[in-house]
Amino acid sequence: MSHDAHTLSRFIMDEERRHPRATGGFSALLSQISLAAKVIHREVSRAGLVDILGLTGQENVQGEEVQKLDIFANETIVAMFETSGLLCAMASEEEEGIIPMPPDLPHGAYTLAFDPLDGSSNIDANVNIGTIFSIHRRLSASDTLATEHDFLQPGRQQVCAGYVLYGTSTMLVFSTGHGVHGFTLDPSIGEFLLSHRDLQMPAQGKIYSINEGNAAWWDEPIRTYIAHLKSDDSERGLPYKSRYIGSLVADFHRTLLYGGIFLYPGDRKAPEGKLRLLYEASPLAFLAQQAGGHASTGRRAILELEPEQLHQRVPLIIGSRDDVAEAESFLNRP
Ligand code: AHM
Ligand code: MG
Repeated sequence: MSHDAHTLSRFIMDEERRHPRATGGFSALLSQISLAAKVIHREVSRAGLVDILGLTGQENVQGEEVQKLDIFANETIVAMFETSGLLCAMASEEEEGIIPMPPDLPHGAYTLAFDPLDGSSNIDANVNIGTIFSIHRRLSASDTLATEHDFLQPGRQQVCAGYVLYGTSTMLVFSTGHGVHGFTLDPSIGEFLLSHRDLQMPAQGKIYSINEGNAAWWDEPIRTYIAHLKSDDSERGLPYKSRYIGSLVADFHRTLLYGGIFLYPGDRKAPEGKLRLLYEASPLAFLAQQAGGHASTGRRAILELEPEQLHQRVPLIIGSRDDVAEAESFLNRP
């Protein structure tokens, strides 16, 4: 085994040294995210055992009610940050309004928007799920209470974004605007170890990812583009392979590593698509851009959108630079 394994804690310390004016608050934020990730990982990895834990004596005899995993993940993140003094407010997919910090504790300079456990339809099938997060600097004055307005900032203003993927191994992937780095959890020592430094997405891939079950409601340009990707034209590298997990984090993670394109477009039934701008599309768009890829609604760059609502939905086309550009050209044909 290599003896110079780079832990997340050391990576954060090194980053801080490179930015001597940093106050340490930001590093504390990342440490807190990694702690939440480990706690959620622990629950996710024993999810399949929940119904039989009584047999192994790991559950009390009264058989405590087992919490749903997405609720558990939400409460874990809220509890971990509420008392941290690092944030001025949070926003979660699981809660309608913003989550204020306790009034009697110090408030921090950052907002945190998150999807605590994305891909929830996959939980019971033992398929990958993830946590997505997005951090902005607050807009309002530090001596006032944060409002929803602090969250309605374009994605390009994120100071950190990332996700945790609970998969064959658990990974934390994030960017603070200096490249995208991936850390893999070694559960035996409870540490995230740097496994993917400065991830770069291939400029073009060979995989497309879309829920084709929605094809009946697609507009003509999307139909034409997907038909193009399926055409028999080996000289142009076609057809592409199709992969769709139905967990955004997992589908994005594959796209980040292998290249290609993921689409959740708007259609006749859901004109704005399904995915949420602030804590799904925008953080992944930040990572894509940092890795040399791109994210678009089909017409506009995701990172340039001015959000209007906390839970607003947005069509998402994300992946390799050239693939997204080609999709845009199909979608914008006169
Ligand atoms: P969720 O937040 O309810 O889990 O929904 C988001 C998920 C994404 O992970 C995934 O990309 C998408 O929904 C899949 O939707 P569909 O089942 O319509 O293909
Ligand atoms: Mg979600």
